[in-house]
Amino acid sequence: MEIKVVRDILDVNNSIAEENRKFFSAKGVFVLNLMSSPGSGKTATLEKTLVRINNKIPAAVIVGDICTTNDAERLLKTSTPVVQINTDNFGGECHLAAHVIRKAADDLDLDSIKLLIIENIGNLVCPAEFDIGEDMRGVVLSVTEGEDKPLKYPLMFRVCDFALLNKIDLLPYLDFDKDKAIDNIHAVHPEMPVFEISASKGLGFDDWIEWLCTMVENKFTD
Ligand SMILES: Nc1nc2c(ncn2[C@@H]2O[C@H](COP(=O)(O)OP(=O)(O)O)[C@@H](O)[C@H]2O)c(=O)[nH]1
Ligand SMILES: [Mg+2]
Repeated sequence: MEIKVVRDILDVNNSIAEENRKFFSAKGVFVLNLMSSPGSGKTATLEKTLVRINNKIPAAVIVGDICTTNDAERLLKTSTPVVQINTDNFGGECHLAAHVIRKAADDLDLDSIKLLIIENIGNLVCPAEFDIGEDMRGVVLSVTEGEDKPLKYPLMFRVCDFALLNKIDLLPYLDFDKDKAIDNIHAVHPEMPVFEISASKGLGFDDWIEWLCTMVENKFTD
């Protein structure tokens, strides 16, 4: 009985996610769902990414947190439209669900953007289970988290289309085995693109931005 209830929730979410996908596609908007554990650098990565893509691809962000508008305040400094969702208002949920995204999108001018980035709630478990109607999913893994996390949280790495290995500026001070981490990512998701970056130092962004822009452009030229 308990399992059936969970199944029902996921079924309802999946059908709203499918509607979202059609809705965003009809608007000509590519949707990226960015996930990770808390503190791995999603917001820092977006701060650098948005500044670099501003003159190439008009973008907006929906950012989810349980509490606070801290991330929205940081991201607004990039002159990008931002909507903050706080799940504390509806039970402190640990992930963003499809109906929440659809409602938040009403606060954005979708006709003026081509890319909608969703910073999901910091959590390597639940967000991986909830389709929100995105075109692409990415996971940020920072070098301070340990190289075993792809093996411990395989679903997250399996459902994502790319990984950003962040905080590489800290590698000289850690025992983190970068090659092993990348092998572990590929053990659960063979050949998944992995971009090595430092969001705070702005390292590695050229390859990641070029790839992102290509993915967005491909959607509308196919
Ligand atoms: N050394 C270092 N610190 C980083 C880097 N990226 C983010 N941080 C720091 O990690 C902390 C969490 O970053 P934040 O972007 O808020 O992570 P989020 O919770 O995933 O959005 C902050 O103190 C950042 O300054 C990085 O590339 N190198
Ligand atoms: Mg954040």
